[in-house]
Amino acid sequence: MHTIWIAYGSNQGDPIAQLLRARQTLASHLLETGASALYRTPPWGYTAQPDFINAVVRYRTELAPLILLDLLQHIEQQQGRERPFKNAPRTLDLDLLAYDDLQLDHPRLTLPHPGICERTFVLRPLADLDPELTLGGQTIRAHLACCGDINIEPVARPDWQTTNPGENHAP
Ligand code: PH2
Ligand code: MG
Ligand code: MG
Repeated sequence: MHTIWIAYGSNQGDPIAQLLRARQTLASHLLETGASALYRTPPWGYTAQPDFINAVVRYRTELAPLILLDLLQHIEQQQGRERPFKNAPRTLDLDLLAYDDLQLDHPRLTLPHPGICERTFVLRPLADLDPELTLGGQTIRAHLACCGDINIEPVARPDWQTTNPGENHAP
């Protein structure tokens, strides 16, 4: 079994409902082992768009990385994802952040996800789950300490249960 981390994001069409629906769909394909809180985050990259809701969920799976990518893209499409331009508003974004400690450079998929270290909206929820996970020679905790004081707020939603059995899955 492999340990994987998936970043969830949405800022269109009831974002929290989008994340809840995607998490339910993924639960029928993967074994969930932990979920961060939900966070409201200011848009990064293309900033003239609504705030996002972001989270990270950790799983165990036997699926191979490119099969996972197909699955995530299929779920994004099912939930109305359109791709008009880079960093555009989206109903659902599911990004495979890491797959064990695998380093992959494939035309369709780079692992670990190359954007993690500068994106507080990924680092903050990932730190809920695995603050000691090492990426690019530094822990998630250390990367997060380097990020500016960006306005990221947890959102309380009883129907989004946060779970973290506290197992150390760090490679
Ligand atoms: N995703 C992007 C671009 N910008 N900003 C926030 N806050 N959250 C996101 O998930 C996000 C973003 C492209 O994937
Ligand atoms: Mg993304
Ligand atoms: Mg994506």
